[in-house]
Amino acid sequence: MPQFLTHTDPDFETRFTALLSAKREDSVDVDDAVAAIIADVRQRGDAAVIELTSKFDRLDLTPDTLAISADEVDAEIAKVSDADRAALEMAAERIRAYHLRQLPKDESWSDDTGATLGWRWTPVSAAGLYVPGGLASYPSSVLMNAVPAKVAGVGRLAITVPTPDGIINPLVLLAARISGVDEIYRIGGAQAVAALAYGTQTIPAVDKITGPGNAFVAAAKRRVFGKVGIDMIAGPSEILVIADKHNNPAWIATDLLSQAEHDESAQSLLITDDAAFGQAVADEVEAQLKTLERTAIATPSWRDYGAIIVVKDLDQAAELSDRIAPEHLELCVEDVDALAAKITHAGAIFLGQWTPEAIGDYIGGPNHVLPTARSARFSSGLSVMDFVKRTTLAKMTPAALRAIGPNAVRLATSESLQAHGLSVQARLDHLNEPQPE
Ligand code: HSO
Ligand code: ZN
Repeated sequence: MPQFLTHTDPDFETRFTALLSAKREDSVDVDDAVAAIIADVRQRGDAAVIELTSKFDRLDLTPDTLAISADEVDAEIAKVSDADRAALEMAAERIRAYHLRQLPKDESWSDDTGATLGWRWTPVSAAGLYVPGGLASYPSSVLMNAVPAKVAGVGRLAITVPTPDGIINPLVLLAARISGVDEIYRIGGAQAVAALAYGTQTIPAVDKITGPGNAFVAAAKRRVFGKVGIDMIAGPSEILVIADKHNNPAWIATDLLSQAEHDESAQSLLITDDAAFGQAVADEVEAQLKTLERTAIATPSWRDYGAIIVVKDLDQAAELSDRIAPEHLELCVEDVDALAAKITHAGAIFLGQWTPEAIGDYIGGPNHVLPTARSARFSSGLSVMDFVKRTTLAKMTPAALRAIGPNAVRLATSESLQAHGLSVQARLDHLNEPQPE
């Protein structure tokens, strides 16, 4: 059974804090192994990648077969049903439309000295997207990473996806095709991250790596950060539902299970102002776990990390929610907009009983790569902004330099940086020379 906390419990604060700090990630230390793999790929390139793929994925490749050819992609995606294709296309279209609105604008203005100032945005030239293999090989995640990259204008987009024993998920390939991915490599693990970051004889290096992965992939992304940009290190999924008694307990129970089924370490929480409703949801979860296909994953998640929290009112619900800073926040209350206005820290908010979180995972439009482990306090989900960078612009006129230059000289002197000061002073001196008649 999950925890049941009530605001009147004498130990409420202690138990709530414990819930917040529950260590859910298993910290297997793979860092040394990953460092060795990266060094090997840097030194031997393709040969190292091929050897490691044979060892870990039982797949023998050559430099010519590292990439999945366009013909092979065609053959694989021909296996996808029309209905599945149409669903992926609708998702891609909606995600594209949403992310198009995120494109940032260039700025340029003249200030009162006559200086022109501003900035402009340009895309990353090449990005690499890591797609996990096996059970967590989600076509939806391909769309969520690749579409924003393409919307941002990334020139070259490469995917790596491990295919253990050669098994490929045709839907992953179709999602890649729909979103305009340029290259797909059948490699995974730390070796794939290293190949993307440093390049090999056949895999050109990229500038930014995004996408989820296991402990090896996470450790590799941490290690190559600096050589390339990375998105974030995502932890296990989380959902917080705030619901009042005017809800169907069965719906809320399924919403909680929708994230619990991702991972034994996922966390599903319900905050309600009605204890009887909370109990009804708890009973429903137990009942649904009996028939859920992924009960072996969802049961430990719900048992070990799930909780039902009874609060005195929705103001307290909002306060606790901000302390949790959940990845996904579902608000199922009568005045949903009023409650949403009180929330500051959440990766994504789903408003009202007609918006199950799963809509956001697939097809609503917003991104499903979101900050976990309370990092919504200081960071945001994946967006177009992850694939662009800003260059600042400044243009002085003689009058502008006269107006602000002397104080630059003063500041340079105070930092004992003589050449800095002289580079400004030389121009000021020139401007102060008597001009020929
Ligand atoms: N909820 C997951 C994303 C996902 N769900 C992929 C289904 N497929 C992480 O936020
Ligand atoms: Zn999900």
